[in-house]
Amino acid sequence: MRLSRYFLPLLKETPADATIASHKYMLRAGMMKQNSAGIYSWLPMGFKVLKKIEQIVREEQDRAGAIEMLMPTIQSADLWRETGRYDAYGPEMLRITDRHGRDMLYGPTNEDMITDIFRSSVRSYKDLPKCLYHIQWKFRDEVRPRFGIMRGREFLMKDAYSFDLSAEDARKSYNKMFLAYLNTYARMGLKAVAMKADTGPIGGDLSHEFIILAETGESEVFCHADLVNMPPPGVIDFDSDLQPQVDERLALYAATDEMHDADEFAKLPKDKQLSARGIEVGHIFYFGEKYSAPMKAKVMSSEGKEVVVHMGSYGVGVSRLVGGIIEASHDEDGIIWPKSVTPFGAGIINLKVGGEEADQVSEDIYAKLTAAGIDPLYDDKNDRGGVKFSRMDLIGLPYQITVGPRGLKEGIVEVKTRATGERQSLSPEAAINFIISEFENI
Ligand code: 5CA
Repeated sequence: MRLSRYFLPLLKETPADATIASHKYMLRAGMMKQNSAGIYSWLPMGFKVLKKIEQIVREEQDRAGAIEMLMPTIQSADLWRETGRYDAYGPEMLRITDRHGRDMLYGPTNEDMITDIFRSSVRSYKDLPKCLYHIQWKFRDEVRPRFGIMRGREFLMKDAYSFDLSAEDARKSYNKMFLAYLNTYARMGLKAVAMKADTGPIGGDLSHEFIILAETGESEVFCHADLVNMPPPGVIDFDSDLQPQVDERLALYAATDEMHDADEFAKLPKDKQLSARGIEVGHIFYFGEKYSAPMKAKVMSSEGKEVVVHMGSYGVGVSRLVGGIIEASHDEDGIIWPKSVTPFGAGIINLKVGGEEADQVSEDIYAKLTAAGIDPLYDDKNDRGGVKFSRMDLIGLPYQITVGPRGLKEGIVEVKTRATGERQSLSPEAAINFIISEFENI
């Protein structure tokens, strides 16, 4: 993409209500625009990142055997009346009346709807287990929408729902998601810790939140320090018994504020007691028959008996992750994108737009990186060098190639690695090859 043709409305000043890094940088870097409280438009560069995060989540869900579908945002109140949640959910739910006077709502979650879909077609134990998911916009009329898209009212969630014949089988489904989540976050460069959590309006008695540590996080959390740097599971054999792998992590203390047990925590060695703030980027639940019993979601067992299915649900805050990644990876100059989710692979800074050689070398690098699938952003605008450098630092692409008349006299360009600030003087060909090699195996 050529910057001169792109839509990247940068802000010079930080809006006063943006108090945390991700909120500030998402606005300043032209990634989003607020339309009303907690409701945002995703501008082109923000949208690119959102799509990349969504794709990583999708790939790891598919790997774990979950099946993608799409449910609507607008739901009928009838299903929610069946489960008793229409009254229980409270003012967070946006209630709508259609022209015929029917009660509708903008879905804050989909347990009720998916249970209806399941019960209308699945009849036999032979069709179990099943895990269905979608990636869809949700609406929650949060009392205090804040921190930009971190606590929005409209937000993008991946929500999966598992159906099993027994509590024991449901635990297996839970374990698949538990481990798949750890891989998902690791692919985005995040260190997420699974912590014992409260179940709130979703319900159930087994639940974990996935938390990334950040000073600006909304939750207070407590965990064994070793959990933070524990490597992700990596390749998972989803057909094997996953309980030992899950137990290995659950053996170490980790709880959110609501579930914190100060006495248990105090038993940890002093230097392992980590009390910090965190951002909840995912939440998984096992709630058994909470929805399937009132909605009569049953299957025939192998003994010919009708059995109410056991369910769990599994959420990832897809849009929240955009902010979470920035909280985990930025400096005073701007964002530092991990390669896996960066909106563009590299930035090309032409310091002499209109100069024959600088234009030609920049165009050549642009063409070759594009052909190699690096998706570069070419700054071909007629601005001063300082403006170009700070703009490129702000938007945080992992690599910057600067093409300037001084270097070109010696046949070199400069490559800067955004995360480390390291600079290399290389021939244009070597610079291209370096960047291509950095993106291998992402
Ligand atoms: N039905 C279950 C799981 S599918 C559910 O709704 N869980 S949840 O309420 O915990 O939400 C799942 C994830 O969505 C959270 O972990 C969080 O990352 C994200 N999320 C929740 N509320 C918001 C919000 N207001 N803004 C942005 N992300 C949110």
